[in-house]
Amino acid sequence: MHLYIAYKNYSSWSLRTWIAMKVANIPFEETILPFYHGDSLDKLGERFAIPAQVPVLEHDGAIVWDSLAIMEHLAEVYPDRQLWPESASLRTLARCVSSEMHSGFMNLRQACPMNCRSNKRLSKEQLALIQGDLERIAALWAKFEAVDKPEGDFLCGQFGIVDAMYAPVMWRVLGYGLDVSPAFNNWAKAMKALPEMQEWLAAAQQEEWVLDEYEACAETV
Ligand SMILES: N[C@@H](CCC(=O)N[C@@H](CS)C(=O)NCC(=O)O)C(=O)O
Repeated sequence: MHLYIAYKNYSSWSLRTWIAMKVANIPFEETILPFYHGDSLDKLGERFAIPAQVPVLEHDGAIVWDSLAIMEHLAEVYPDRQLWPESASLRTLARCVSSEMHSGFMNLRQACPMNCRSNKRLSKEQLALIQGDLERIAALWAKFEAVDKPEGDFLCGQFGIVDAMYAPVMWRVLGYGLDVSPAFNNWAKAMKALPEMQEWLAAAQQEEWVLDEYEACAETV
């Protein structure tokens, strides 16, 4: 398997698939395509006739693009890794909440681009704009608290796709000093402590690329 991703410091969609594969112990090679620095991602898109976006997975001659499709593919190829929970009702909840991340939370995504190595603070106006998204995340975490599920620190007990989908939200909440809920804080602590997340952070900290538009969106503290 070969995973194409972009900047570890900034590329939230790359992190989602990468962390899912690492925590599930799925072996893969990776290539970083820094799309603001050269045309390597455009060339990949042209080569496979797909959008010039990461992540992209190459597996046994198949090209799989878009983070959620990649993770569905992995769940099918590796059923024993339980990327989706075993319980049908928990699986439905995990799928809905993963899809909601995929298509929603636009204000949070725009105001707080993922930036693993910086601490920033938003203006009052920006905070007001994302308040609804933060409240929605708190409500989703409360839903997971209220259902029957296996033991564990993650949304469905064991780490799975739904946790991977919200991994960049962990960096946003910590990095911009946002307030969601105590349940979210417990989950974020477990996410950050994952050795695989620390591996990602170490690589992000070593990257030399700096994207001005991601840095200028809020004040660094
Ligand atoms: N819905 C897509 C979004 C992918 C996406 O927007 N990727 C960004 C990087 S985080 C990208 O490749 N941007 C390239 C560009 O805008 O040129 C997915 O889930 O994979």
